[in-house]
Amino acid sequence: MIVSQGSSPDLSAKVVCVSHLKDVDGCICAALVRCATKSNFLLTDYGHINECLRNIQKNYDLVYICDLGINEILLEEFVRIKQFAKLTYIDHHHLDGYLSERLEEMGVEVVHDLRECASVLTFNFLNKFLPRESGLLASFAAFSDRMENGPIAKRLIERYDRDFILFETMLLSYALERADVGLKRRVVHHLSELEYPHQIEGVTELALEQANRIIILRRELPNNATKLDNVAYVETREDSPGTIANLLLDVCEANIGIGYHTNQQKQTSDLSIRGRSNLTINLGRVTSQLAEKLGGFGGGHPRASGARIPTSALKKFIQALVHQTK
Ligand SMILES: [Mn+2]
Repeated sequence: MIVSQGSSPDLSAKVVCVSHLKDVDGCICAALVRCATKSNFLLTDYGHINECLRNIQKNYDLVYICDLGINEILLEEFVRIKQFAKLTYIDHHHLDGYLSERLEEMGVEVVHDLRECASVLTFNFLNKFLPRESGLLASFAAFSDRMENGPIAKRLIERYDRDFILFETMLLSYALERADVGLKRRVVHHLSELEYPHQIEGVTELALEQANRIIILRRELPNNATKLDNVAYVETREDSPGTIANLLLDVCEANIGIGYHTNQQKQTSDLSIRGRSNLTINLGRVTSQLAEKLGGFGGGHPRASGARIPTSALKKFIQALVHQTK
């Protein structure tokens, strides 16, 4: 665990933040960095992160990378960026010991803690340069990432009215499920100006749409999903695999839920895996091991993970996971 307090952001520097596009945590990291440093921001996912980092050129001299787990391949881009810019990496995904050593050798400022969401780490790191109200943003991310019990998150959340946090968190979370990249960028922009989710045009409408979609899914999933022992899984096209995986725990009374999306051309499947709190295995670790064994890659947290594997290996992956939980 490395947690430190941010050094003063140089306001004359050209700053960019690269953050995870997918969820509340990633979007709020970008909003917080922008709020503190007036940075530009780029939102990306694991499928496009390489390309996204490659686009960072010498016009930036301070780069933040948030809520994105890294591997050896990405490290090469870090090395390139480090030649012309100061680099700060803020994350809470599993980080291999040797990668963390390499980052340190390179002089990358690393803020890493598995117990907190990336937004709480970002808030804590840039605290001195952020207004009190921006702590609410970090609180939304903590609840949304189910990391509200982290030591920093707990203290932070206590400062604010819990009902208001929960209300705004769920509006934002449901709306982002249905938002395209353009809208996500607009939402991040407004959040960085400390507007509340319900005030941002389109957010409430999209959140209600998503709530209605959830009702349909609750009805349909028990019929469409397959259950193998305590693992329920189903293919999804329009819904986010993560949402589906969470719902499977509920409506199929499974211990592990898997939502997956298959890319027919590339013949790969993207899986989101969620587990109940009583799970005895670490999903992040098991997912990473199984995916690599089957020619893919993956990782994540103890009760929430993701992987990309060849579609031909999907059955094997699920069977192996079932076996591990016995
Ligand atoms: Mn996160």
